[in-house]
Amino acid sequence: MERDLYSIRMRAEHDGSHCSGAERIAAAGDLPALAAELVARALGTGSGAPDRVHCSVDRLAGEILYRRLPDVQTFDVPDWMTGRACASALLLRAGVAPVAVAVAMAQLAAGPAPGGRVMRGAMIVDALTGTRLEADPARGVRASRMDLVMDARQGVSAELAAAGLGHHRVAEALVLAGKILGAPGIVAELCWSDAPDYLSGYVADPHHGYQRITRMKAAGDGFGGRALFVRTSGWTLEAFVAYLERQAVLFDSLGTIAPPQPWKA
Ligand code: WAQ
Ligand code: MG
Repeated sequence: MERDLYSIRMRAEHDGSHCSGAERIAAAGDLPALAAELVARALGTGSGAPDRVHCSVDRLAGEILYRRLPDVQTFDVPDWMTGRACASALLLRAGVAPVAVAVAMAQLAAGPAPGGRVMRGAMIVDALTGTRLEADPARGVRASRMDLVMDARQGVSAELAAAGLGHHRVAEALVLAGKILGAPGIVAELCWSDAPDYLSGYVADPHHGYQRITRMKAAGDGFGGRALFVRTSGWTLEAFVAYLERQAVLFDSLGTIAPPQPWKA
């Protein structure tokens, strides 16, 4: 019989805006140490001392899905313009229409929330028309309740580190992309960080997995975000959002990791 598992989530605010967040899934016995780790992380971000740190714990009810992480490949690009051209080509290959690629790319670059700000969550974009579908364009949709299984953490971290992918952002983005690729109606995801010093991003799709791109923006650029491209038949927006926000998904193994290769258009 499986032990009870809990979702533990941290988010921190500075000057009224979100400055860091992280979440894990763990058994009760692991929660005190994890709470300490997450609070330490909130206090240690570069963006100044947080004014408030929220930590919440919820027991998971309902089915837990166990999945394998997406396969990983890395396209090396000389500059961010080539990186965005690479991302556009990968999105088109995944079945996203040119207009939807252009809309999402322009919005991520300029700040997709009202007033040209970064969103807290992801945009949901109709893969055929480029229409944004999320209910709240400032918040977007936040994927939650996903993690590596405890027993796989060390092995996955070691394998990623051996491949030169030891930055915590890679493991976290892989888990997030893994959850997103399981969503009903998903066609592809586009992401790059809003952190001014983290320049890589990725395109993920169900057939090609997690495709890293080494440069998606110029150093110092504080814009970034996520676009989830969906086809709009055969599912409802409610079911899509419910899966992303509520369905617990645990990853028990890594996919394949290909060596980096130069991008050729
Ligand atoms: N659900 C939906 N959207 C999210 C979530 C979430 N749980 N977390 C973040 N976002 C959105 C939000 O708009 C952020 O501003 C944006 O994504 C970027 O988040 O292989 O670090 O945590 O080298 O800054 C990708 C490449 C790194 C990693 C992505 O994103 C690699 C990254 P960040
Ligand atoms: Mg960020």
